[in-house]
Amino acid sequence: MMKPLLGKTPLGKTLLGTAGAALILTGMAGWAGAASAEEVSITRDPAEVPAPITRTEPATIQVTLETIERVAELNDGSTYRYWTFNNQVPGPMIRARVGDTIEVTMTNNEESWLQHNVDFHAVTGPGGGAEATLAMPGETKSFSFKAMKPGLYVYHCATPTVAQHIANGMYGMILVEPEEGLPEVDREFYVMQGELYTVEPIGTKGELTESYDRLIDELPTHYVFNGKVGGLTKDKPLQAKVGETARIYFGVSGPNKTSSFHVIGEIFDKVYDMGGVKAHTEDIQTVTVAPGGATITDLSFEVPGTYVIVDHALSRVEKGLAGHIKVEGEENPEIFRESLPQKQAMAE
Ligand SMILES: [Cu+2]
Repeated sequence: MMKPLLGKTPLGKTLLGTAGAALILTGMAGWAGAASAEEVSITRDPAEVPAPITRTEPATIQVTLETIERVAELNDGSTYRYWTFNNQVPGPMIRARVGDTIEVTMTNNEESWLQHNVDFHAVTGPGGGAEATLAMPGETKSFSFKAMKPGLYVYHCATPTVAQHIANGMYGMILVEPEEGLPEVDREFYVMQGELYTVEPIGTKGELTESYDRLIDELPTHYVFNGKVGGLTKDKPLQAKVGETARIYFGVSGPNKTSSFHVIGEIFDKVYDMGGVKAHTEDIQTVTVAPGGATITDLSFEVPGTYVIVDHALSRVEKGLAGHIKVEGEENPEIFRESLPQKQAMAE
């Protein structure tokens, strides 16, 4: 029941068919290239957030995306053939201002096995750009759109089977700032939650095989922040200092599961619910974020330590879903202390 499943599905046939073609076209040079790319972590650094926009007039901005398929580490001892925007998961965070014109150029890498495209939820227009950008391996497509509404929006590949392209890593976010921008914070982070569906259970060693059946039945084997198990705990945790304010741009690619976004040991000072920036609520513990949805959460750090980012549907921790915020600085015993002095004295 391992590899044969791939061959049985229509998807499997496509994969194997185009794989053969890719081999013929690219020869061994293509595979050597893929091997060196493998060394780059699939996890996009959560600190990789473009700087806030300071201009006061609309502009035309260029967004360049490349769809790249590659094998990378999914978990300790296991790898997976990801499909990405710009080589990592999520794809790059894009930052624009309401009223801007955004020119999107998308190249499907010539070593890809499949067609890809991109659908921006920030677009007003057919398919969010999906039809306009549908590209065969080696092709480049482009379109432009005007950012009509401020907010934090998901983008994703919308090539059938769409859920499969999303699960395999093809998603990211664009922030469309309001005219006046967002209130200043000390640090900004970019985090996305997704699920993967493999034939083999989590913990299996070696290169894992995607399961089309599990995908369609919505039975993920892995849940990930920024692409891989441990991506935001061991590899690239969020870093902050006591006394700082921080903002997390948080999105859910899914393709299927809603997140109950929560940071253990913290309370969100502000939540721009559902990614809309015109209003916010305050002092929130857990935020519901739909697949294809987002939220902006502000928090501040008063006590040093490691804070764990979770989906409070906590069974998902056992399937790989956790991130760390490492906060350094002076202890603040008035707000939190591990043991009371009198108890310590009694114990001695
Ligand atoms: Cu795709």
